[in-house]
Amino acid sequence: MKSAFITGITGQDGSYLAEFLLKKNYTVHGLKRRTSTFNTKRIDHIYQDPSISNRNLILHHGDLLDASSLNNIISKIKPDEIYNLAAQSHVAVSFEQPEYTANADALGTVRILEAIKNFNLIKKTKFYQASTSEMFGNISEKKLDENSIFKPISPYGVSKLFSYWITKNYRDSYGIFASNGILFNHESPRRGETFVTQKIVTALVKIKFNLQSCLYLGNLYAKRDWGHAKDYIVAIWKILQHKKADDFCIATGNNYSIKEFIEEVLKYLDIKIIWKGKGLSEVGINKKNNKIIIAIDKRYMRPNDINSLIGDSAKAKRELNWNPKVKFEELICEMVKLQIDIYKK
Ligand code: NAP
Ligand code: F7E
Repeated sequence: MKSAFITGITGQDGSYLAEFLLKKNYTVHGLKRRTSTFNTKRIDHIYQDPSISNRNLILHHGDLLDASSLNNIISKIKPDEIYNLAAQSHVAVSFEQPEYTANADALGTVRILEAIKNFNLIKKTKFYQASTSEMFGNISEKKLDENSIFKPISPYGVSKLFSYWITKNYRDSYGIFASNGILFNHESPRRGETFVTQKIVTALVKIKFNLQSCLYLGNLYAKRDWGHAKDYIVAIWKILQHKKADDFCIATGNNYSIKEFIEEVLKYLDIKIIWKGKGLSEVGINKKNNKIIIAIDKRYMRPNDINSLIGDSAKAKRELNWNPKVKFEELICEMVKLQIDIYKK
């Protein structure tokens, strides 16, 4: 039976990966931060009480900023696989907390790699690093792949780029099986409420049920390559099962603007709007009652934003036999349906 250690198990991807690995008969260890209120909502359905003998999901308190907790956990459990999914993952927040972001998203990775090296786990433990399309920055409109150059434009992207390189460095210098998945945006009903897709879905469903009057957003014209998190964690797992450590881009190959995402959600909710105005004055007006239901708030504009991201995952298709299954419209339908269920209740 294999064992895995997931940092970020309480997050969107960590929760799906934990479910997936448990189904594959792994013993799953997860890193959980101590918080004053519960942060385990996404994994409560798979939680196993410590009193259960032979449990195969075990949570450990710790933090990416705290090397001693990481060292204690890794040296004790000696996992076959480590998935480093924990991060301060919000790009806008990284402009407000650049130092914290660098500590967690850059140095956190070295702390784990050092533990693998120093506890003689080089031959035993494979390491996955959650790299990101945000590392590319605004380089071009064409499809990005493993050979594209990196020019990150946010503290988040810069910190993640450090982790990307240090992962390759420990692979080349010490022979650790250490791989990067360069994942483009992926969403799900478990997406955090402050990322744009979930923010749009939640607000428009509330507007439909007269529980909110207006949705305030930033840049409506950025384009993202949105996939489904459930598809992407299969790729994450396959990357560590590959015959050699390597780096892979994981994307759908299609991208849409924030405005197009909104329009798809509105279609599903049967709300018709007309767009009026430009820049900070642009609004979406509900045709039925003439009320403004979408407006721009400059607080949600970032100091710098990537205009367009679109990925090419041909290498993952070829070498890992990985393909995204869920289409853009199906992803939105799943996210909207869940919110409707919540608010109907
Ligand atoms: P998420 O939902 O924001 O989850 C982040 C996880 O990291 C949470 O479990 C969080 O714990 C934990 N965490 C944050 N700071 C920590 C710290 N200092 N120490 C320990 N744990 C900490 O992110 P996600 O969408 O699942 O993404 C997973 C990973 O992939 C992240 O590294 C992200 O940067 C990267 N990524 C995401 C995407 C995407 O589109 N989703 C694309 C490319 C790369 P709490 O629950 O306590 O907050
Ligand atoms: O923004 C624009 C915003 O925060 C998407 C993370 O998982 O994917 C994610 O980062 C776009 C940006 O995701 C609002 O300016 C407009 O252009 O949903 P987001 P992100 O920044 O692409 C990458 C790959 C990761 O690695 C990250 O961890 O939407 N936008 N108005 C807005 N974004 C937010 N959050 N809120 C708005 O009101």
